[in-house]
Amino acid sequence: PRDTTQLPYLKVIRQGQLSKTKITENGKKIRKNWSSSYGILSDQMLLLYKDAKSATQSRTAASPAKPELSLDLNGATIEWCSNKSSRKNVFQLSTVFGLQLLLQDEDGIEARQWYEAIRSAISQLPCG
Ligand code: I3S
Repeated sequence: PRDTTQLPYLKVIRQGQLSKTKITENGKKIRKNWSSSYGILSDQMLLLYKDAKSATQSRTAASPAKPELSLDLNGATIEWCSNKSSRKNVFQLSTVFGLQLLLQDEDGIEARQWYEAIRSAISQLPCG
């Protein structure tokens, strides 16, 4: 598969595995369903794919593979949370569109790097 960092339409800041579950959608609480995913963080979006392979399978040179979830970071908030899951290294990402996700990695360093990269991307956007 081609290296997604070469895709011209996305400025990739970070990519790799992380676990996710939605907790709220359209402002409504939903049942947790943790799954592993492959995240691609750009300056404006966090794209979550099923795995690395599906992330790199572009349909055409000009259009990236469709993610399972794409989160608009403009106006989003991020915070560590220890009270919403029994898992360790969990943080919550909330978008202006009423989607709330928990994101997690077993490796504390990886989790902190994801957190910091997303926090920094948010802070550089107009509503951040
Ligand atoms: O916050 P909860 O309800 O303890 O979250 C757990 C449940 O969603 C559970 O599924 P069931 O709704 O089928 O019991 C999940 O399997 C667990 O992973 C959830 O808790 P953690 O602590 O793993 O986020």
